[in-house]
Amino acid sequence: MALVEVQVPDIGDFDEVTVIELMVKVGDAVKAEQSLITVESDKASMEIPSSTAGVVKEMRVALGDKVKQGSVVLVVEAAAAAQATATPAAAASAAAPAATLPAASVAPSAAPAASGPVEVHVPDIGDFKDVVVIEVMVKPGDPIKVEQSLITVESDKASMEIPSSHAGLLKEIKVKVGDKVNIGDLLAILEGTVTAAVQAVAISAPTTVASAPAVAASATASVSAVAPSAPSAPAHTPGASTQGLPHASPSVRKFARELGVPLEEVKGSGIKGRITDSDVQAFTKAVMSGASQTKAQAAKAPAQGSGGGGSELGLIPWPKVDFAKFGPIERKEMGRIKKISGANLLRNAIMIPAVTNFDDADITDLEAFRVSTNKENEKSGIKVTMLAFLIKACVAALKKYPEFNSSLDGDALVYKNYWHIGFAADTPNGLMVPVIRDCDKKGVLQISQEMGELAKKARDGKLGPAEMSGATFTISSLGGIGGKYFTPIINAPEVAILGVCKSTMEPVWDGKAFQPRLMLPLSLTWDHRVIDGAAAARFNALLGQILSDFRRVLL
Ligand code: CAO
Repeated sequence: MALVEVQVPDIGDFDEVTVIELMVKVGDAVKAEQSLITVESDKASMEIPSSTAGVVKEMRVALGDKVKQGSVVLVVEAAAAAQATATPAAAASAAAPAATLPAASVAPSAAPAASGPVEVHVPDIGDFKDVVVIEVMVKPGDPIKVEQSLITVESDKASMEIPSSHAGLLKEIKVKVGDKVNIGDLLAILEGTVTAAVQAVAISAPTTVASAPAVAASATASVSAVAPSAPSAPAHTPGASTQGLPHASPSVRKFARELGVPLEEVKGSGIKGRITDSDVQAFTKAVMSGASQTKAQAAKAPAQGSGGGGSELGLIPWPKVDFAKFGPIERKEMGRIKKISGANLLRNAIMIPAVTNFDDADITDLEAFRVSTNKENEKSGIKVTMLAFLIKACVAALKKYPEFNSSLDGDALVYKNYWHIGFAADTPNGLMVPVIRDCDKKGVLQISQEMGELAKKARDGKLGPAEMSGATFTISSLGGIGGKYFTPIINAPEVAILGVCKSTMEPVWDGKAFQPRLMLPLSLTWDHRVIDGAAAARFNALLGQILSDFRRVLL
């Protein structure tokens, strides 16, 4: 099998274009006409296809390289059928497909000023028919400069901006996004003192025929008053860039359109922020997994703090205040985790009829036991925390009162015969809830160890989704920080959550005298659709008994 060098075909008057995307790699099987790379000038991007089928043996270009007609893009080991019809030389110059939009180069020069309305038409865009308007870059009332891009059009292989041949005030724009346009179609009407440009345009119209010459000199945005005259001119200097239009090759834009991805919301990872296929895929995955939302979804979502309007709930609108009127301000976007947990917390706060019961547990003996255990285990490196004892105590209470370990499913309650306990962890990125699985089967030491590892992972932003799912009950401990009581929000679809604060020495009446006891404040929030107040009071009482005499955990 022969090796064929695939070259950049005739791309008109462009001296050099930049490689902005590699669409194949060594080892890929390519078909004839399959796009290999995308190149870009200052006004157009186009895909360079292969003229021959085969397997890619060697890439000869890299991202950012400048190429021109004749540059070798890659080497293909040609398939037998392709060899019969294409010699390497022919293959090299037959690359451009029929569907490639021509690239236009425009060199304006001053022309006499005209006044009154002037029609701006679609210029000669080669053999292309019915190209789609994908962006309108101007609006009525805009002052337009000569050469300023008015619209972007796209075929399935290339996109291109259509510039204005005249300066003036835009009176009317005659096309909208989605319209199909052809040479000569009316684009816009300018008025005021309109300065015309004598434009020479070189438009390359590569065809599938090998070595097709560039077709030169026809008019760009043609204006009835001015006839194109000058011959082929030097390459156009960059004017207004693609304002607002995301940088992406036509095939990526097509891919995004097929998936319904709003390209303007996708962050590009390619050179100069260019959006690639993988960026579109990653965006789609993030939206599908719920990790992020499109702007349209966010607009429809229920009110989120000051971000939402509240109108969905029939509430008066969220107050809009210009804070800067009252003093200096700084605005910072919230992080991803805060946004996600905020949306969840809001839903849970609104949808769950939640009640919180407060109680205190005497942990004097348990704390003494914890301290002595830690002394004994000093060498092991595992520090036993109060939270690990609380987890074991909660599992015992959950077993006694199984509705606290259930979830609502329509009109049914799902009782879970496993005890996976989530614990709230404060991280630099926001609140996270890692889950310790099968706490009924683990001892306090193992729970302490796993908790330490999961809390570290959470703080380092390394928790995987599996480590944050499947909890049947959650504990939120502010014991290391302070406070007395609080009202934690239930982590749906769980039906209860225990909040604990800092234990303090308090005088407790034993029937004869006040005794100094270490008291732990408990705040149990529960879903009133599933649990009632009496059950909650019993749950807290049992928890208190277990914590005051931990032997009860065995009962
Ligand atoms: N009473 C008194 N002291 C307590 C206590 C309690 N209830 N709980 C913990 N402490 C002590 C510990 O003994 C430790 O003291 P030493 O360093 O002297 O041993 C200190 O407070 C720090 O404990 P810790 O916070 O590191 O460990 P922990 O096991 O209690 O908690 C974790 C681990 C991950 C839950 C915690 O670090 C954390 O992130 N807590 C915040 C949770 C949160 O934000 N909840 C609110 C959710 S609603 O917004």
